[in-house]
Amino acid sequence: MYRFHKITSPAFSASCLLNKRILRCASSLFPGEYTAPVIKTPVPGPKSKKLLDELSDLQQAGSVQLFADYNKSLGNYLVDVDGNVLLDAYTQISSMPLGYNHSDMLKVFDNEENKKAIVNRPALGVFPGSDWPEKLRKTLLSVAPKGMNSITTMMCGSCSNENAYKNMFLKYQRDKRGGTSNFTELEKESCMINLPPGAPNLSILSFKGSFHGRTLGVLSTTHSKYIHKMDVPAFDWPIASFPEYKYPLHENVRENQAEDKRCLAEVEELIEKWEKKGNPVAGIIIEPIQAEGGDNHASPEFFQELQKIAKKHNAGYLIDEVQTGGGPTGKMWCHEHFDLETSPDIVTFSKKMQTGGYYLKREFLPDLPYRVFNTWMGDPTKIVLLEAILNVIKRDNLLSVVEKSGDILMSNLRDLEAEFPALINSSRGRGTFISFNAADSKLRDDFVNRLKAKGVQTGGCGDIAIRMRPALIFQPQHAHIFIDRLRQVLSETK
Ligand code: PSZ
Repeated sequence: MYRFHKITSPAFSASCLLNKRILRCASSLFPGEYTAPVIKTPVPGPKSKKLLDELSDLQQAGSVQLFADYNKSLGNYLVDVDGNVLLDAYTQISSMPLGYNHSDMLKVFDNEENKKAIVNRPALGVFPGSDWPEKLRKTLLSVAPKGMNSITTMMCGSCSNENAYKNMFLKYQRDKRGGTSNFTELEKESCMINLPPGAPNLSILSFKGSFHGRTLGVLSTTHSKYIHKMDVPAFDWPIASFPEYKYPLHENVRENQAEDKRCLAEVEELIEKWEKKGNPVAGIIIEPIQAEGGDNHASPEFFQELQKIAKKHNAGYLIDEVQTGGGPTGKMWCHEHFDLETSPDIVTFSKKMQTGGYYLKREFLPDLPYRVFNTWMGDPTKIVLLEAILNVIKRDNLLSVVEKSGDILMSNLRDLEAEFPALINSSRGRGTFISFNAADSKLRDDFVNRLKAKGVQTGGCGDIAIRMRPALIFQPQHAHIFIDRLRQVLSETK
């Protein structure tokens, strides 16, 4: 039923024959990419299952969906060890900006200097290479949110948030000491045994449904699923409600505005309550779109007002762009959609940016060395890959590709909602950072599995949402294949 076309020249990369609903032939940004999913076995197939047995002898591998063949995977298509070719709208949990085996990324390591960067991995905080400041300027700083001129590189999303919390705590305490770091003897002694005043009672305010990582500190601000948190001690930190909107948005403006107000009032109340408890809020962390928690959106006004509340209470305003950053919403940073009065205090990233890290306002930098530090402090080889990625994003105008494919996905999803109102609803998103709800969680899991059986990899989030996290090279032709497969799944459910 599925045909396997491997095209060899860009001239043949138009995929208009695949789907009757495709009106125009779009040229491919990925010459040689497969043109349609190919399903040869159930997914996972026999080879994946055998490897899973092997791996399960070595580790808890219950989360593994399939084993991939990263030699054969290309562009938007993930190939598994059983030869199944899946259109990948999930891309390694949203972390492959240019899909698989992009030639501009492969080329990076044809260069002797870049090869040496792999072999000679520096402890960046102590012995950076001569090109490090320039590399940072050419890559991360070239796409920094307006007004954010300082940068810390890190290893992953969790450790970026983890260390960013420290920056907020250090700044809060420094402000209390009148802008200096003259520690008292009592502070020096008490911090060594985890007691105030050296180890102060300070808190970070987070939101219900949020995900900021699983390491020990940030886990106290993650509230998406109990399984992430069970059995792990947590800080007594305030947790506010994140707006829960009614869809479609344009029909529920007044209710949703009231919801914003309710949640903002709760934030103020919690900040005051924790201040009174002697555990003041030094920072607020929020995702611009709550991803793991179910793709929950809040209005630009909500984020603007929250920034004002943070400022009023001298709490840092940290926007976690680990999942939203790097272009999938049609802007480099999702919070740029919010028209904030000034930039956030800290913006964390990882995933599509290849390296973890964060932008921060200068006043959030520690004034002493070794306060935020580890061995590697990031990885220069990820920065050279990022350089290639940013060049391709500009050269191929990928943010507008994201907008265009996103528009096609959204309008077709709305049509499908109207056609199958008992099955799906609440399509939402920015760019191709899109999701929709299934009627219940059983149906959601069923849709994700049956989409995969038809050659489309997506992911679930929250209890009932199906999310798309495609690469930035996900073009209109890929959007049409996705919609076509989803239509088949829904029709066969009726
Ligand atoms: O189940 C998991 O551990 C997952 S599934 C997707 C993620 C984690 N995303 C990671 C993530 C994120 O989406 C946001 C908004 N903030 C922080 C993180 C943590 O990043 P990593 O996984 O790199 O530590």
